[in-house]
Formats: sequence, C-alpha cells, structure tokens
Amino acid sequence: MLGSDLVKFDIRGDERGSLVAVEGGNDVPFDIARVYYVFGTVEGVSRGFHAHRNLRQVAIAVQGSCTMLLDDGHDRRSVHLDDPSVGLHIGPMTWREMHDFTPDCVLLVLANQPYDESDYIRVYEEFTAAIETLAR
Ligand code: T46
Repeated sequence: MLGSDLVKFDIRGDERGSLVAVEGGNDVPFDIARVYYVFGTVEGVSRGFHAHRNLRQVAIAVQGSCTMLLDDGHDRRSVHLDDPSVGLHIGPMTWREMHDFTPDCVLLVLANQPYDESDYIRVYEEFTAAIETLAR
C-alpha cells in the first residue's frame, strides 16, 4: 500500500535488558520535529479517524498493542502493532483509525512537523474527495 511501511529498529540488547534508539533521518526517513504518545486509552475506545495533508509519522507500540487501520482512498489494511522494535511509517493523505488498544498500550509517535490542526482532514468524504482531486 502506498504511504505506509513497517520499519524495523535494531535492539541494542545486553544482559541488562533491551534498548532501541531511533534517530531522525537515519532510523526514520525524516527529521523528528515532534514526539507524542497515546496511553491510558479507555477500554473499547477507538481513536484517529482522520488523515493528514502533509504530515509524516512513525508510530511504535512501545508497550502493549493496538491495531492501526490504514486507508489510502483505494485500499484498506490493518496493521497490528505489538513490538517495540517495529515502527509503522504513515505518509501524507492516509486515513487512519486506531482500534483494540490493550489497557497497557503506550503508542509512541514521531512526527516530522509540529502540531497543526489545519493539516488534519477529519471528515472521511473530504478525504476521498481530496484523493480524487490529487489523482486528476
Ligand atoms: C495521529 C494519531 C496516530 C495536541 O495538542 N498536540 C499534538 O501533537 C497532538 C497529536 C494532539 N494534540 C491535541 C489535539 C486534541 O485536542 O490532543 C488532543 C487529542 O488529539 P487527537 O484527537 O488528534 O488524537 P488521536 O489519538 O485521534 O490522533 C493522534 C494524532 O493527532 C494524529 O496525528 O496520526 O494520533
């Protein structure tokens, strides 16, 4: 699917445990301008339901798990995130929904731009219309 890929990070493990280091421009394909994390998600709650016009992000379930549904306007797929050494790169113009959070889930997100509400498309019909316009 265009606009989303899994990224595997090296685990710097030793007898003390494990460590993953993520460098912008190296381990993720952009400079990191913002980091946020989603945690304490109430049971049964889903999040997301939007696309971004320009934003690129990598999401990592550093604890617990959730399922990311991705939609590029043509195809949909679900990616289960449950490995702190795996990131999901989500490019621009990709509708995303997050489901099935485990109570302990901590979803870490690295973004290439600061928060900007005007970059969001929060209505699905507006998203598909924008995809069609881009295809013309
Ligand atoms: C995304 C998925 C994976 C901020 O003030 N700054 C921020 O950097 C972010 C991300 C959010 N907010 C505020 C905006 C809302 O008042 O935090 C509140 C919750 O944000 P939102 O409803 O957009 O959260 P999610 O979990 O639906 O989506 C978030 C990201 O917004 C989004 O970019 O791709 O996680």
